[in-house]
Amino acid sequence: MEKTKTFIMIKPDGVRRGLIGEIVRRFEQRGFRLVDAKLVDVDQAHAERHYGAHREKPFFQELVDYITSGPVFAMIWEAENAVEIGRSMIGATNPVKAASGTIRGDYGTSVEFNVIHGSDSQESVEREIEAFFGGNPRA
Ligand code: RTP
Ligand code: MG
Repeated sequence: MEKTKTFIMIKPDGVRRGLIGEIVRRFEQRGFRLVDAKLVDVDQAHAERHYGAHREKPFFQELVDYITSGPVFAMIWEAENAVEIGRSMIGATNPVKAASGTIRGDYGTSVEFNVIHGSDSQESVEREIEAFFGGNPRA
């Protein structure tokens, strides 16, 4: 089966809590190949674009403040079914509902501070890689 890419981002709380190594290890052990990675300071405009789908939600401003509160660790990973497996490794949005063994189930503290983001479709993979890595990611 063809390998595809996904975009995974450790959010500022995950970076601050020293979870980069643990999360990278999980993807490596699941057989994903790391294509590219870097720390990024997300600015206001980029945050608003990234979470554009949530613009009308009551928590939108909180979400933008959170994602701009410190560096995020942006990664491109490659695997068969990368988006689907990535989302299942991350677990449910609300850590209260996320199964133990998932990243949010093991490290999430609240729905506002849920450690990690993973693209939810092939279209968002392409948009998010372009936004974080420009047109120039490693292959
Ligand atoms: P993400 O986009 O960050 O990977 O998370 P997701 O797909 O699991 O969840 P999504 O529905 O896209 O929500 C985006 C982020 O918004 C925050 N959120 N807060 N206060 C709330 O009720 C609430 N609901 C969602 C979370 O940080 C979530 O990851
Ligand atoms: Mg989402």
